[in-house]
Amino acid sequence: MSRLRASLGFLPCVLAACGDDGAASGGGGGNVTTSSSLSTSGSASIATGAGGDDLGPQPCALAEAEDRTGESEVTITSEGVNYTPRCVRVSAGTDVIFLSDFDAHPLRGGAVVNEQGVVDPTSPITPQDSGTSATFTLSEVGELPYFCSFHASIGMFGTIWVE
Ligand SMILES: [Cu+2]
Repeated sequence: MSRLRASLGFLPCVLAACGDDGAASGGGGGNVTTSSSLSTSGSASIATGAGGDDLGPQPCALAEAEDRTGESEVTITSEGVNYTPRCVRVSAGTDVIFLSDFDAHPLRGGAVVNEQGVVDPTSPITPQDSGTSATFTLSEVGELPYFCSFHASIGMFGTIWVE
């Protein structure tokens, strides 16, 4: 259990205080090189949020979601701290199957806000804390974010759009 806690390691830089040193000490050449890598993720629908542009994990955008509509079953697997496909569109009535190690990556339905998962008790993606497979029949049109409760802060989350 204590291992869990360690892995959550909150970044002290979250409040954007940590860029200061570099900028203030001026002199040196190399200005920040971090921001460019994030900007390639397509449609500018997502603002980088309040300050921290050094934070990797981005919410899903519909435009980038994998189109799996028309399939009766869609499988989402997890590898390391990533889901594949992470952002996906499915048709209403699809069985969405999560294959993961839920002991190590407890699945939750809900959004990640400020790097913290917020469980949505109304989500059809019900909490999974053990086992390796869970199937959800998603019959209602809507947007269903989901996350791993251990690793949401480092990007282990995604969204299913039911169409
Ligand atoms: Cu996880």
